[in-house]
Amino acid sequence: MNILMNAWSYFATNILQQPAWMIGLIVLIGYILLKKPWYDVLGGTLKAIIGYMILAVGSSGLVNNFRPVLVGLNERFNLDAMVIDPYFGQNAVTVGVAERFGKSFSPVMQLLLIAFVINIVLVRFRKVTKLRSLFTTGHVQVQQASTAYWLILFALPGLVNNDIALLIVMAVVLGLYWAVGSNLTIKPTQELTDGAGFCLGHQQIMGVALFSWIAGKWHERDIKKGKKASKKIEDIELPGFMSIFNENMVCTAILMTIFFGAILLLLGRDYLIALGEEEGGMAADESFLFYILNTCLNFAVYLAILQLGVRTFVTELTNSFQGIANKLLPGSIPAVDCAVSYGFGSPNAVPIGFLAGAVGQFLAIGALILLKSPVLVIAGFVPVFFDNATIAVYANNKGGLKAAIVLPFISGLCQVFGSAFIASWVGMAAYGGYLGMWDWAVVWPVFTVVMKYLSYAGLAIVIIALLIIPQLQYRKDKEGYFLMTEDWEAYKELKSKKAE
Ligand code: ASC
Repeated sequence: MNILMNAWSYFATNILQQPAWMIGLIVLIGYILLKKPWYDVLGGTLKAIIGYMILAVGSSGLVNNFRPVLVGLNERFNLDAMVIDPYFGQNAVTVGVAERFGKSFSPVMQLLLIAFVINIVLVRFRKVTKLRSLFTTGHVQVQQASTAYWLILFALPGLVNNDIALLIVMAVVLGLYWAVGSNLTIKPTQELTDGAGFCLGHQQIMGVALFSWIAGKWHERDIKKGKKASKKIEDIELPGFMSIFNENMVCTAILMTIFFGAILLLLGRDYLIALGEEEGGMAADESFLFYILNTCLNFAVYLAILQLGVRTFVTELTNSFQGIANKLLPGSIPAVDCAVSYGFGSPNAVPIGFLAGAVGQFLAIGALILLKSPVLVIAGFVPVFFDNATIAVYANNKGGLKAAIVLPFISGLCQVFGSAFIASWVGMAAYGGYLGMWDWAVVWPVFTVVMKYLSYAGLAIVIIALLIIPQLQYRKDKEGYFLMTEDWEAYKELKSKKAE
């Protein structure tokens, strides 16, 4: 038993929680099932792992680059509060769960495994469940398993002393959320990527589905009313000098320099020197102007790296997943990191969504301060950037520039208000952090309220509601529903025939 547990823990630490290796493993299995020659298997697996590592360099570069701004705003204006960020959230659970509930953190890993198995089983029986996607983003799954652990312990205290029942209940809710949430992103993602064969397995999946839907409806309404519909960002030909914004690197660099340049100026040279280089501040003999320019342009650098990483691994993942889909989980597609979507649609949607979301978050934080909220939220980079940029990419594809600005702005408000509410209510705020991503600021708080007030009946409602969603999706389009993951070209043909 001990050997098994050790093996599992080794596997969990080194592969399951390391998305690069998890993706590598999936690609390896996929190509083997496709009976590719060994050198293709090796080459593809390496490209997938390295591509993911490149993506991680880009995404952690973005996070670190943003640090002086966040740390600065907190310290300079004496804002001492809870950070909404997945890593801070996970840390809060690790530190606080024993004190609050007298439970250890280790069941979180078992929860992760069982929930993942539930996702596989749900997809295996897709004829019945109508679920078509497998969540593959391990680091996100750890963060979510930690937060779900806390939320459910809080909502259903009767389970605290029954470890087995507790694990089963949690894994069912979490596994269903993974399967149902990612399944909801299939149609918008296939539309965005013209059938690239993946969907999202991240922390704003229900948000992406909802906002894509709103953007589409909004667009239809404008057209019906005879209004001029908002153009997609990539179709906007900017006049004269403005056309430099058509280039993604230039656009990111200029927007970031204006926005963060202003904040860095406000923080001031002395403060940034005192902060020190380690924390992202500046050296005493450095030019302030060039420190600002370097910091701001680095956003464009990391974004470019991130996109390169995406392109490198996505092709391998979706090609090899055919092997898994054919043999093990027919008709299924992988649900991947939200950053993968930045390689599709308009690249300029990314900085635009980020900025619109940041404005929403900053306004909401200002409101909390004015209202003397007992919990003050500090913006973390991961929610403000990755949620809102993703929502903008999808919203732009359905509703153009207008949707790509307004919807991430609304999302930014939701992230702050929702997190402030749930984290103070369940007591996580006291440990300095909350996950903060859209679904965890809106959807999971709703689950928690329902379960807290209705107890096991609430639990049943959450589970049934999750089970019904894919059934409703299927009922709306029985012919196209499975076709859209199995054969995108045939699906498009079906749709164009229907439109005639
Ligand atoms: C998250 C998280 C990250 C980022 C990354 C985006 O939620 O924990 O590290 O988003 O996955 O690419």
